[in-house]
Amino acid sequence: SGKRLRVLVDMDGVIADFEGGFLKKYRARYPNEPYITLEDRRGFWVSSQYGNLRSDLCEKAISIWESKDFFIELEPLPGGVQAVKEMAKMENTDVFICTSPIKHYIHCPYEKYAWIEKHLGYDFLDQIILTRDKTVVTGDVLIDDKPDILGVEPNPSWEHILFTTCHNKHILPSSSHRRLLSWADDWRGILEDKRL
Ligand code: DGP
Repeated sequence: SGKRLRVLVDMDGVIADFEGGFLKKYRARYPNEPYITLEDRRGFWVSSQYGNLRSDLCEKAISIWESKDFFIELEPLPGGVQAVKEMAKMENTDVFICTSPIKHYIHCPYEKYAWIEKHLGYDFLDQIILTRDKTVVTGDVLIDDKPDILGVEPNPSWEHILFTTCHNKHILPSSSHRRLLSWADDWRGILEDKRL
């Protein structure tokens, strides 16, 4: 019922566990360096918080996600893959994975495609949008853990639903943001609401 809906779903921090994967590999590679627990994470940029902890930790953090196999080995976040599959099967619903690759492009874009094929299946490769500017992509909703999604388009067509993760859970309910607390939260209700 209602109109056709286009749902954009972010990857890192929403369906793929970037923060957990980062911390695990950072601690394995730099066992004697300080680290930031997921509980103490603040701000979207991992490298900024590590750099504030000690300036040389910024590049050590970056070395983790620039490494081969970082992105492909990320674990799916609870319920995310199932929710996206279910969403894609709903009538009048087009689902796209909308994700920003890092600029160190030797592994990341390839591994993002491989991750989607592994967890969502070969046919889902048709639904991938790789972009560094999500404001130019049109859709009804964008489910994303980044609090500030900016780009060249000042008035994006989508409503940003802030997906709660370790780095954004303390942010006060901002004027515009509706939240999805996890994939156990009522994403179906948000879609139904947007369809009206
Ligand atoms: P997205 O979630 O689609 O907005 O993609 C953002 C990417 O940037 C994702 O792979 C996570 C990654 N990322 C997280 N922290 C940092 C950082 O401090 N520096 C860089 N370059 N990338 C980061």
